[in-house]
Amino acid sequence: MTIDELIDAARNGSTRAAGRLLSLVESSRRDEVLDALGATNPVRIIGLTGPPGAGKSTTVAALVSAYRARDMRVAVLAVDPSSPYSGGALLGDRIRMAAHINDPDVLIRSVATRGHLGGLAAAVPAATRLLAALSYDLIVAETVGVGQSEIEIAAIADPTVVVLNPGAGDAVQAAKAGLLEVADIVVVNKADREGADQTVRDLRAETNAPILKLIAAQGDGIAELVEAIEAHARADSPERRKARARGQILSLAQTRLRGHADLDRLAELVADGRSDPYTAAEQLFAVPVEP
Ligand SMILES: Nc1nc2c(ncn2[C@@H]2O[C@H](COP(=O)(O)OP(=O)(O)O)[C@@H](O)[C@H]2O)c(=O)[nH]1
Ligand SMILES: [Mg+2]
Repeated sequence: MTIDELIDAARNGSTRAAGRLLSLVESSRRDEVLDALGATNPVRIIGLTGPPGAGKSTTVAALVSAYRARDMRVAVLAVDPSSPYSGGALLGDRIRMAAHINDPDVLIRSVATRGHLGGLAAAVPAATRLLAALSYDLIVAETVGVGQSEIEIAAIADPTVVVLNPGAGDAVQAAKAGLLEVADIVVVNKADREGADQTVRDLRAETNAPILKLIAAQGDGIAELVEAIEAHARADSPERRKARARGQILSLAQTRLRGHADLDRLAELVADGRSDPYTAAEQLFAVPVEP
């Protein structure tokens, strides 16, 4: 099938065609796909991040149900830091998502963060443009922790939801790890466990973001989470849109600079004392970067 045929098929509801196109925007054929799409409206991205096992995937599955009940088409991007595309890590998530797997209005996709094209920062803007063009109303992106890719997702997601669990000292840990800095909404999931109220109190001391209790496994608190997400979206402003755009541009620019063909050579010159970081930085900008 040609790219145009794939786009037609995906627009007519083929999630397989949509998956093929997502693979293409993660490959060297990205621009061909993007050129075939034409202009698109921006699509909303909800980001979920937090430590492994906090219940992010369970929360994502419950959110997908809630948004499907509102008749919205939802794409889930599970950002897997290690394995390329759908490796074993996604198996559990697939089971959790089982209810949605045969729903033509739900697309579930694992995105690698370490691709030859510069990983997530380079892949996500293209993927979101594609998904917008395919009439998805919402993208839910799940990432782990606060590595570079999480910060990049947080920069373009609106809102970023940080999922934590009850536990003594966890609030302070999350703050130290920088997790609360990226949070627009904080969720204390597994509130069926002891200590949830204390964790909420501890978090209040660390962040001004709204804090919600959740039992994702039972769907308890999902309606409140959806309302908090919608309230955050309603409060969107030109300033916030500009900040997201800035974050996206910086991510892409940094990705390109990190992959610059001259970076290693310049680093050697600086390390040997034959150049200095100021001159080297100027030179890095002076030479056009390969996309
Ligand atoms: N007790 C309890 N367990 C939960 C809850 N939500 C998720 N879990 C369990 O926590 C484990 C990790 O969940 P998962 O969604 O895979 O976490 P992720 O690694 O953050 O995506 C699974 O065994 C879930 O069944 C909850 O609200 N209460
Ligand atoms: Mg998960």
